[in-house]
Amino acid sequence: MKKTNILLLLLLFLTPLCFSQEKLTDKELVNVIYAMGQMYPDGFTLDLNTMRQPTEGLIVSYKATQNSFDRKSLPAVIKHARAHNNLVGGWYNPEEDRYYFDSDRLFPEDSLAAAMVFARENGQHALYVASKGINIKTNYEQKDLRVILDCDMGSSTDDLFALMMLYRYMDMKRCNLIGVVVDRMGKANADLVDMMNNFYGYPDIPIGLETKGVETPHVFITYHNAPYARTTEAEPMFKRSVGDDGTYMEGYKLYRKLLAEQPDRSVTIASIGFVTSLARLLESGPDEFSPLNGVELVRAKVKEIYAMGGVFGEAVEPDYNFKAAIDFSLKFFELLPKEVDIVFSPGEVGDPLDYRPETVIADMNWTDTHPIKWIYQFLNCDTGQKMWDPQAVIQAVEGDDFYELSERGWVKLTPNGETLFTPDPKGNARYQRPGDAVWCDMVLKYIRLMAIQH
Ligand SMILES: [Ca+2]
Repeated sequence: MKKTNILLLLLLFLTPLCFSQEKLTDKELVNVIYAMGQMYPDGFTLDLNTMRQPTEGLIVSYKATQNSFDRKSLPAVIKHARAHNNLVGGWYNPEEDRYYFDSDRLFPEDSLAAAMVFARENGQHALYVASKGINIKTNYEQKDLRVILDCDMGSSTDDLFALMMLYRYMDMKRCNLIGVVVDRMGKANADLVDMMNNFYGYPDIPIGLETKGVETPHVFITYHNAPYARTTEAEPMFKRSVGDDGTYMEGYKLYRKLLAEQPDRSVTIASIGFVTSLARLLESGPDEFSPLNGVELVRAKVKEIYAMGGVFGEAVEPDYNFKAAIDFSLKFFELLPKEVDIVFSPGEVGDPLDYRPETVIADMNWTDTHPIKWIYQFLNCDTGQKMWDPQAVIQAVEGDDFYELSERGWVKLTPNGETLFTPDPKGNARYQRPGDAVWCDMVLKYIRLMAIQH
């Protein structure tokens, strides 16, 4: 780094307010930006109006300036930035031993869908979240991803966040949530999904409800009353489609209806509760929706299942989700067609992702009528809840690259609810391995970013 650059930088950072861009010639600005590239090899963004780095916002580069690799290219980058959003960014790629400079655009952090559209139009691989210091992948393949969420809504709160993530992925056209099955009994638990569907702008997503599932599963947080919350004027706080007097289709029946309507091998199931409705689906016979029995229907239509649950590695111990509904779980493992891939998300993957109640409430400070915020404000959610369930959903949408996965094999369930893994390259099962601290931090920030969208 040249001495002049260091001096300029020192001046910039010691006296940013009295050192406005008018005092810099374009040549000086080139020196400053080039020096910042050296000072921040991992990346920087400079606002040419304030000569500061934005601390908030989603930063996306323009395609027009993407082939700017050196000092000589900077005048054109600066010119483009001045004509557009007065933002210049850069980073150093050590593998190619060259800098990438570009003119950038900044979106509010609650405008992820719009920033994604812009990033994709501009051929960008990622966008940068300034407040969180993370990059979000933007060059994902747009697939015809049809997802059914199977959840035990109304007990742990991570089901709410998994569902929230799916709506946000829908906003970004990354998946189509074709239905939600509530795999525990109690109409209020389906009403919760009805409330969520309406709040997030997808009031017509069909909901199925299990009626012959686990009799009295342990409830970690009793938030089933949220759909009936009222304002101080005694009006219902949350909109509903099905309503208090409505009814829901039986869970496995909704599965049969939805699967029969889809193309072959096109459906992804994210199972983040009990496998009660899935077991009943597999045991079902032909009906008004399909001449196929349950096993044949699943074999024909389901591509893969992402299941929250399983304990792998050296420890052999029962898994909560499978053990709590053991008769159903044993049936599910017995009948699941071997052609259907299944990826397990053991609890240890989500364990380090602690979305603290006070942070949840703070992230939702943009409204007073938010179903998740309401639950966190009026119930004690500080019960050791972690972001377990979103892991199955995130992999279903983001794909395998997002996780470190085990080799392939077969999983057998014991009557005690233990999941025994036998490696086999032809096996249908894999499981997620826990991420390192950097990965966990990134994923929690990603979930938080999704939570502030509105
Ligand atoms: Ca769950």
